[in-house]
Amino acid sequence: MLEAFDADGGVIVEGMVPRDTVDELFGAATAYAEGVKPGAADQGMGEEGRFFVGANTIRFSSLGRITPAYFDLLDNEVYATLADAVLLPNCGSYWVNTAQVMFIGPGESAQVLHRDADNWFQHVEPTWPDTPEVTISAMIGLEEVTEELGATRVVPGSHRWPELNVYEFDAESVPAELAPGDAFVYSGKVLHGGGANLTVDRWRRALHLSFVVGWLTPEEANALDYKPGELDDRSPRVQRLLGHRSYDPRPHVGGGLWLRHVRPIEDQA
Ligand SMILES: O=C(O)CCC(=O)C(=O)O
Repeated sequence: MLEAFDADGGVIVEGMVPRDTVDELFGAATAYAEGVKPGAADQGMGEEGRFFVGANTIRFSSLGRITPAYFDLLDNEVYATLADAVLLPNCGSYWVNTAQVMFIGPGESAQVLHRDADNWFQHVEPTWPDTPEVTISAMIGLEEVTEELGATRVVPGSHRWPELNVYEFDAESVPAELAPGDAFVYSGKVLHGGGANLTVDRWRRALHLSFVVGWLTPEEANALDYKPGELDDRSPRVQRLLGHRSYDPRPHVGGGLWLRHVRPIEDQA
């Protein structure tokens, strides 16, 4: 899997998420989506963000407030193994960047191609393409995701293009079609975007789960979804992913981050 990820910038992992977890996530997300207005998500950037997300697309996060199956997803062994291999060479630990339901509605046009690492790379453009991997994403099918429904389009090999800001909208892209529980796991460096939904009455139901190195600020403030102590019965990995543990850079050099000085620092790592 890592060879394919490295060569193309992403890989489809069939059956990554067990069926019972997918079914629970599908049921909870579909029920919650009934109360969410299409086009409401704006990435914190008003009109510009709404354009990026799409007028007939439903998005929402804070998934641990909707179903405990989310915590099982965070502990998924296959995704954990891939994320460890890709991110731990560059950090002591990583945390959740986005955990977002992404339902693309009928008639939605294709999303602009982009790189998930644009959040940070745009600040350090001169380092591209030798910039380390800082983020990894998984688009997980909650039901069948076909090209017609708006499967994520990806440009294989674009994680190695020499220029960062080449937005080739006509670039050769391929659809990452998924069965329920399959995941398209991809590098933050690869160009991709949501596909157009060509149907008149069907939704593309998928969930995006991405991680970012612990020394960068995530897109979503996931830690605020839970009170101090609320995640104590969850695994240490889940607590760390959701920002309820501090960042320890070791075995790399650097300092502790995201500290709370109410207890001795060594208790928090
Ligand atoms: O919906 C999709 O398939 C991709 C969405 C995406 O890449 C994003 O919004 O960053």
